[in-house]
Amino acid sequence: MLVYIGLGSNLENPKVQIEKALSALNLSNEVTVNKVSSFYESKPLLDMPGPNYINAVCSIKTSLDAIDLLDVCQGIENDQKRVREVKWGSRTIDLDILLYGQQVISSERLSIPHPEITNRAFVLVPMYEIDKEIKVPILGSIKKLIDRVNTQDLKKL
Ligand code: A4P
Ligand code: MG
Repeated sequence: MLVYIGLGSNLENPKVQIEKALSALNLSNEVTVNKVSSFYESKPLLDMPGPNYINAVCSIKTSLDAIDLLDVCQGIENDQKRVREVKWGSRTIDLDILLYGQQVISSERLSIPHPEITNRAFVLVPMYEIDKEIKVPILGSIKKLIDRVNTQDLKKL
């Protein structure tokens, strides 16, 4: 299965946090990291207080089902000492499963495609960078989605 994962961090050396999470993903059983985007910097959403975020997207190949992959991602978040305090608050690392093949999943623990994909330049731009032909189930082509977001405040590093 080809899966896209979004990574984000705004605490404790965000670039290193993202690199650590990428190697942890690659070391996980049944996961191989395929492509990794550039790193992008942006301000926190909704003008929340806190340092700027670094975001990236990777594609992986995996034989895990979506819920087992979520466990792997949350294990990596926990290993990197992520503390969940406020929703949308600062974090050392956040791993979001953006797309799981062409599957649509809506359960208590998982919503795929990730519901915020369409609003977030820091997700769409790196996805487009690694694969210009992505089709997001229900929502359409990555190209069409990118044309609708403001990408001005996103800085490619
Ligand atoms: N969950 C449901 N669907 C998924 C999915 N597709 N992938 C559930 C991963 N998890 C999924 O997530 C809460 C629950 O979502 C999980 O237990 C899982 O079962 P969380 O990461 O613990 O909680 P959260 O941080 O409060 O929510 P979330 O949705 O991860 O936060 P966001 O929406 O990612 O927002 N600004 C910039 N510039 N860049 C950022 O990366 N990120 C956030 C966090 C805010 N502002 C940002 C950025
Ligand atoms: Mg998350």
